[in-house]
Amino acid sequence: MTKKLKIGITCYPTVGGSGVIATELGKMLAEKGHEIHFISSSLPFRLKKMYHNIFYHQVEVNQYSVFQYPPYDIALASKMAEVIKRENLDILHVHYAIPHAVCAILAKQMSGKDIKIITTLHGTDITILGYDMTLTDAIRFGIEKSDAVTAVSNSLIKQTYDLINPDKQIVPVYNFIDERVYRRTDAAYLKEEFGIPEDEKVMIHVSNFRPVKRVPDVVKSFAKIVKQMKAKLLLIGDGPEMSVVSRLVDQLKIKDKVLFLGKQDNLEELYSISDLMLLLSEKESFGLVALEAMACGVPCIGTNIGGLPEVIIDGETGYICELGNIEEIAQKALHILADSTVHKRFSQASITAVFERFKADLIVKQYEDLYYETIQKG
Ligand code: GMT
Repeated sequence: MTKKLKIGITCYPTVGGSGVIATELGKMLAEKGHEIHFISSSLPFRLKKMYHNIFYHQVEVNQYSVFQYPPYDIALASKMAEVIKRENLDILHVHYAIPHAVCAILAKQMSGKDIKIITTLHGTDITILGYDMTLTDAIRFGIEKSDAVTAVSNSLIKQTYDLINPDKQIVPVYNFIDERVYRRTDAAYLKEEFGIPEDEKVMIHVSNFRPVKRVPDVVKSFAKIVKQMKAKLLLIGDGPEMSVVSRLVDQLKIKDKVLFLGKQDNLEELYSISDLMLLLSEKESFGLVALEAMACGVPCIGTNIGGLPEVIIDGETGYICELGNIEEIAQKALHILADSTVHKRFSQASITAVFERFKADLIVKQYEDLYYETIQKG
């Protein structure tokens, strides 16, 4: 029998795709018998159930008056080193090259142990920080000194080589979803409670409302669509662009057709009353929310950006449109929504694609195999 591993996981535990993936991965690995140690500044938000083999080690960052900034990186590296030694970890899997990979390398040196460091790149660490010349060397160092590096799409791998040019192999490991959670459920009651008539189409957008998500494009596209058919738009999430978005909704006079639901849990229920997702970002290394929606039978329209064309099969599980081309987006949305046979075909294809390419056990096995290979290499 293969030896079960002791795995440390570090991520930013707050709401966000990388935190979700890191936490879900920890849960899945624990279900497969591995011992998981989360090392982070707060309890990962998706870690709601009790597992006998998941442990949480909190990184405490103290504010001393002599320091201009709280020393998060040093506190994290110290905590990592402490846990590596005390728990005798085999693997430290960190999410984000900086600061987490760099902290892991420091922690390995501090511990004096031959622990293997696996780093996963999620996007923001490359597509935004990669342009900051003051950080390029640190990102390259984090990548090159890791024992193995993964990225969530081929597009992100290409961008990493273009921007950072590390001398390191980076392997693609896609995002995944827990299909026991993300599946279409009967949530008709919810549509009724929101006061959405049965014959109205529901469109959904989920994000952190940062400028890169281009939420105004979602609203503008919806304004065109709603001129042709009865529909509602569910906006889920919150963030810096919220005031711009709500002003635009007022200007376009579609306030009665847009539901601002803020941050939400149990998204599978909201996806289950939705007919189409719009994810029109200008940077998106994968697009986890598109996957979640697709698993619930919701086709997705995305932009020709980052990893989205690797997630959405153009013309099959949704459409890939040019960034900012509102006319094209609205036309493609109407094509999917106007005919129930067409919609059903897209919806079914979305579920099939998720099950064939992004199922949890498929992807978790890729990480697991990588851990064993890396340990074997010595
Ligand atoms: O989408 C965000 O802004 C959050 C960000 C994060 O770092 O948590 O998400 C990134 O990682 C996700 C998980 O791998 C990907 O699905 C998202 O596409 C990616 N976001 C961006 O590239 C903007």
